[in-house]
Amino acid sequence: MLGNNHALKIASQKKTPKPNNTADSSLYVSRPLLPDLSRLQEYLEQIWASQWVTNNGSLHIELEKRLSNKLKVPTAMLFNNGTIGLMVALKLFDLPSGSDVITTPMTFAATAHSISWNGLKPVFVDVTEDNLTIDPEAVEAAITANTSAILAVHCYGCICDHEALSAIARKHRLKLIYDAAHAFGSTLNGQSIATLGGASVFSFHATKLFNTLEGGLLTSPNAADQETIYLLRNFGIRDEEQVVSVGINGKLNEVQSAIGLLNLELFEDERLKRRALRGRYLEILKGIDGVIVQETPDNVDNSEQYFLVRIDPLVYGKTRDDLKVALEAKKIYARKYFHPICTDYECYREYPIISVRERPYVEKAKKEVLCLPFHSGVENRHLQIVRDVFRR
Ligand code: T4K
Repeated sequence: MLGNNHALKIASQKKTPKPNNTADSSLYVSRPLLPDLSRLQEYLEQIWASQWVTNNGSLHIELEKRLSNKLKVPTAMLFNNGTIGLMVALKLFDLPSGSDVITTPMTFAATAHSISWNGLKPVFVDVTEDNLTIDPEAVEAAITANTSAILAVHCYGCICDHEALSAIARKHRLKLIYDAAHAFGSTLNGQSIATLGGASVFSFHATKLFNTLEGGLLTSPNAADQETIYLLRNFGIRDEEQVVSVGINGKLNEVQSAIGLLNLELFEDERLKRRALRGRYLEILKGIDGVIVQETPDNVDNSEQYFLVRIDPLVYGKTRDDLKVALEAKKIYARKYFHPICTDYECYREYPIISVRERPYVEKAKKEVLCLPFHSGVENRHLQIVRDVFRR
């Protein structure tokens, strides 16, 4: 067990300071969308009066119904975080123990860990230069007789090449699962991304535009999956006398469900503000040699979760790290999502990255990515500083 000192040491190794009050003038990469306290108070009174605080309560049921409608998907089931949602999504398909799941190293640790935690093996493949999502050609090159699934990530809200991935999955009889942690509310060609593949998982962590402080959502285009997901989420318990399968505790409580209901009312407004901010960032940064901005394709409705830039040091003359430090000197805390990539972690260091290129593109990209503060707390004065730092 970790002692207190050890926990403190781990916390102090994090470089970005933590916001500690509303007067803090620092600007962070994200800021939680929080409902009005008085509205939450009304819900708290209702919950307290009912004495029903978790285990599929009425607010939980209501939030699931609203999310299913919003995302236009028959199965939308809440989880206590996105990671447990991913673990359950992989379990849903009963993949053979020890089989390979092809994924991307350019993601948060949770993606790869959810595979390993299930007794499956992550097989890492390269990303596309275009939007840093999993490269379908590399996926095809990585398939063996031991491959059972593809776990693709709509990284930064950039949508994967679904047409190519679903064709590969069909051809090789693989399950296709999406880690959609960054893509809540997105559409591709007008279709909700929650309906793509066999299942999708969203994160409702505090750093996500739509959040329940901690939380997640597992969606599936098949209504028939609801019973299995319900059991997997609830220890395999069907009723007081029957435990019918191995399950976990993935339930979300009533207080967080209330926050979800309130944040759902705020979501579109915050998304619009971020869309305008994206426009401002593009104005400021477009045209700077060596600074690559991520544009949204016409057929995608962006989730507006992250604003990503890539810095090519050979062209720009300075590195991504130089820029990050220069911003920090002005108390603007950008983040290097996702550097290190999964194959840099101790637990996956021996795992190769399969690529159709001579050298995996992701090895170059990981040194260039930078996510800038992206939320409605970013003001004109911050943009001015960002502009000056980038153009200097
Ligand atoms: N798949 C993908 C692709 C993911 O990106 C994630 C999570 C998952 C799966 C798993 O979903 P969950 O199990 O988490 O639901 C954050 C989040 O903790 C994590 O949810 C997220 N991805 C990842 C990309 O980012 P950190 O280490 O960057 O968080 P932290 O604590 O440094 O926060 C970043 C900044 O946000 C802070 O500098 C300030 C601000 N912040 C943060 C918190 C927690 C606040 O202002 N208030 C807060 O309460 O991981």
